[in-house]
Amino acid sequence: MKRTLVALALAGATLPLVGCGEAPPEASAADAGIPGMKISNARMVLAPVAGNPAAIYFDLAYDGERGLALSRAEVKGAKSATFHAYGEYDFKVQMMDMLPVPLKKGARLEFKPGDQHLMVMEPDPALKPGGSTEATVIVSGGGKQTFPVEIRAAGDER
Ligand SMILES: [Cu+2]
Repeated sequence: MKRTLVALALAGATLPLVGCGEAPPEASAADAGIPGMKISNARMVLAPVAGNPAAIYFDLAYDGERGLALSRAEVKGAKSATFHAYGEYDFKVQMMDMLPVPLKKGARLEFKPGDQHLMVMEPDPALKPGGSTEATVIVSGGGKQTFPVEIRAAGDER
């Protein structure tokens, strides 16, 4: 519990950096994180049973000059979050941890149902359909990008 609070405080503490009036004109708080990265269409689909892992889907475009690798993520209001891929393992198709994804200029990634997704562990009951939260992706070298995530119920359109 204490760790969650600290993580939330740290996530919040990074926000004021972009609000000093000297940011480039077109940079909004949401895409000021990793140069050249754009994340859109982010939505979290809750499990039918409250408290079970939820899944986040989104589109990622990268046009930065530096080669990066997408490796980790955090979700506000959740204990942890892990990138999952669907793969064949033990003769069954199931979710497994995703290997770090290299990002080169021009990369387009789609995290979508039945494919790569961000698994959200122990989502807080305060995360309700119709609401929103924030997710942060972390790349090699520690660069971070935070983006808004719409929350949907299990039965909603994904
Ligand atoms: Cu998963």
